[in-house]
Amino acid sequence: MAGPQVVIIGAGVVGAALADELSIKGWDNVTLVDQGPLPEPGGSSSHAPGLVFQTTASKTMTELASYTVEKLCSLDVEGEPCFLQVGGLEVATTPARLAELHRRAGWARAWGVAAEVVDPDRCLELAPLLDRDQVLGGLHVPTDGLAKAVRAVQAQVTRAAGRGVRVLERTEVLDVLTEDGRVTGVATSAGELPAEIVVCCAGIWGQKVAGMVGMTLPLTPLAHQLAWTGQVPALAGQTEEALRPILRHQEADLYYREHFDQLAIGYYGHRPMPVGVTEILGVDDAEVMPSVQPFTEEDFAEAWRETNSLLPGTAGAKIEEGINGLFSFTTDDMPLLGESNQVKGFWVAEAVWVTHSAGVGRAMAEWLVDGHCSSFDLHACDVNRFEQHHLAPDYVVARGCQNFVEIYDIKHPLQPMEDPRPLRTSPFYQRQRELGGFFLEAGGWERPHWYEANAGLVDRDNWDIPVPNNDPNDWAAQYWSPIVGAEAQYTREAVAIYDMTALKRLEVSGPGAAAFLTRMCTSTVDKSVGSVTYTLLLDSDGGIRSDITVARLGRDQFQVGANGNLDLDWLTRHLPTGDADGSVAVRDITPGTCCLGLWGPRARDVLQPLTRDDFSADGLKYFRGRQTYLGNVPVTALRLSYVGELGWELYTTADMGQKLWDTLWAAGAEHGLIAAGRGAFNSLRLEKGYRSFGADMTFEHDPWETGVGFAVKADKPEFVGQQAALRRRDRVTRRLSCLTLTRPGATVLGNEPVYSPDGSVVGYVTSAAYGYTIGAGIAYAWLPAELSTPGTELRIGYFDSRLPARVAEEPLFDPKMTRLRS
Ligand code: FAD
Ligand code: THG
Repeated sequence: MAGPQVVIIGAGVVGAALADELSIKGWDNVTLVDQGPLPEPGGSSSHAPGLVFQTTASKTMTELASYTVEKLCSLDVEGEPCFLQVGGLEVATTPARLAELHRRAGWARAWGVAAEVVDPDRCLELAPLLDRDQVLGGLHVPTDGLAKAVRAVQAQVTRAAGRGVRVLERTEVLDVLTEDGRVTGVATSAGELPAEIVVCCAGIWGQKVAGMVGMTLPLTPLAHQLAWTGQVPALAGQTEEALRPILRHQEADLYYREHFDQLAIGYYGHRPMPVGVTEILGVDDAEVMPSVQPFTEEDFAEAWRETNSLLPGTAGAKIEEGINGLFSFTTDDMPLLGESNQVKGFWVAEAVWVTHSAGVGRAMAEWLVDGHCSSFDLHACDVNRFEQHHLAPDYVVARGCQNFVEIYDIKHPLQPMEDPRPLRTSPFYQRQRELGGFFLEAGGWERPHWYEANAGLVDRDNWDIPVPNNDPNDWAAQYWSPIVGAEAQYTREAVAIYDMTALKRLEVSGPGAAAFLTRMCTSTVDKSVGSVTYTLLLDSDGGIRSDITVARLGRDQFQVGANGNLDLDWLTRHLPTGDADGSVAVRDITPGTCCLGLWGPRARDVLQPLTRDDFSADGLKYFRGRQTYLGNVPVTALRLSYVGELGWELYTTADMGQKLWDTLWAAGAEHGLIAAGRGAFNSLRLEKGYRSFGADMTFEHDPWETGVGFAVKADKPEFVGQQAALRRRDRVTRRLSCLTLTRPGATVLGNEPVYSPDGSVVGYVTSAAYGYTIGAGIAYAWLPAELSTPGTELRIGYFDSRLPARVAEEPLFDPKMTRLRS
């Protein structure tokens, strides 16, 4: 027996894949437990029609899907395949959807999946049932297809069992046993099983199982309608299970697959039907399966009408059967993977589709066995990514239902959720509203994207604010105003305040704080009080966990500027164990504090008169901080700027926030101070070349290829990931590169494919914005090292056009840092 004792709860596609992948990696001290009978224990996998459309905006999700396709293609049960690779076809019946299909084709290609937008004739060839008059085009992905979920369970469970994994069916886990905050086993209907690691793959029962260790999962089981027609005349005599591509008609919330001479029809257009976890029936009480509820015919009427319209050949058929089947939705449409931060050894792999199941099995196995996942970047799937409010039961249900409703909607990358809002507001909210802030949402925070009060700045004639004009559509002009351009340029010429409250702030304190941060950070942070350091947190494989700033406010007190909850989780997990004096504490101070960035060449004119301390260039140098008073307001001032201008981040407690705003506002009047929003902020930071974690770099990237190797010190005391990172130094094969768009006014959105002149896909865009100071669209992109040389001519796929772009020397703005150091 190798590896720790593992119990996997749930033998649906996810649990089965994990058991298989763990055993592939040599862990066989594993027990797979399910309350139902195998291979159809009665969860969502037992009745999923198994459509696998790989394309999404998320690189990770598409890669998880591609791995699933590849793996299931290689599996069979007694010669019967686990995957029918019939291809996928998403059809457009409106011009907006056709444009969207081009965007989706771009995502697929960016993530390495061959995809093509085809004309109506080709759509009809692929799917002859379609009504020629309605179809404007389609997205064809030849490698998509049908997963045979039950067979996939069977194949993977059999393989795992062959490698020594124990399989217990008809065995219900009644409780998860813990001692001193760590898992020790599970209590089942057949007795206790000891375990060092328990993985919850319980699907729609996830909340119940997680609840056994007091963990909240932001997951809602919802019913979703699936129906089967009787014989469709046009399919009569079909002896293959499926020949033609799986089909999506997103305009009407519908999808289709063949089943011999019948069609299965899935529908998302009905009212959301959330089901409380306590309402799910037990294996023995359920009429069919616990995850299947009776079909509500009236909710399907519209689906059938739309089907008869798009696929006229179905008019002669009838709906013969249907179910309202349950599966999990989350608050942000991403799965829930990882270990509880409260109970060691309790892991979850929840809210995973069949589409991503084998990929998730692989990812979880790597994470468990190797301590990190090297095949996929899981930062957006991590179960510890959530803020407290994300776990409110009302929020969980409301977001789950809304995500069901919007599942096929065309969404702009900046489109905020509509409800519940506002949720989190900074102390500046009142003032921001008075200035006509146009608010978007991030991490629950209301954040102005621009201020209508600045409309008058737009017409200053020396400024060039092109309206994004990437014919033939205007996506880049959504959630945009020329005011964004005015605020950006005004910041470079004068001075502006930016609300930085949403930036996660952690306090690391105690006598062991300096030593702890030294062990976690790539740069030297054990410096004088008042020092501020830009540094990285690395994983054990040298991949970037985050880039942070560390400000030493006292001998034993540090303030960390972080990127999100995962940083808090990462630091907390690495706190010294067996540390007798409990010498380090990490605390999230974001909610009780706030921050304004005061930036621009006139920033000092605004600030200096408000304080008795010396804020001259030498009085408080670049990347130094100090505690002071601005009028009556106690602040921590850190001299740095993500927008690349002279100035300070000014922190105070939430109660003093509005006073801070008013104090600066009054002092700034004579210097022309404005408030500026996130639109300008993003443009300025890209001109300055500052990377943003989660967009430009993630767990899968190392510091060297990302261009932040300067923050890794080889000669400092050991830190997490040091050896691995140094080994990766000479192996750079790709680079985060700066592209500028050569066509005037052109702007892209992010996640687009980058093409070489010969038309092959060579990379993908991470962040993009128009650079108002430099007068060109900017797109950061991952490119092969040999194509990252300045001057290289490339093309960016933007909907159905290819925009010329050129690799540029970076940063585009103020490379000598004269602004910041002035
Ligand atoms: P499940 O298959 O539900 O497995 C969880 C298992 O845990 C169950 O077998 C259950 O018995 C067991 N369990 C729970 N609690 C306990 C306990 N206490 N003790 C022991 N065992 C326990 N996805 C796609 O990718 N493509 C599709 O086309 C698609 N169509 C769908 C159509 C319908 C109608 C539905 C309902 C879902 C569809 N899905 C589809 C979603 C997909 O089916 C699910 O996301 C997926 O099957 C979930 O797999 P799982 O292994 O996490 O959960
Ligand atoms: N402010 C603070 N903390 C932060 C951010 C911030 N933490 C998260 C995120 N943003 C970190 N990102 C950056 C990126 C670049 C810089 C600061 C934070 C920066 N870089 C200098 C440079 O590259 O020129 C560093 C120079 C140096 O190391 O001396 O300023 O916005 N508080």
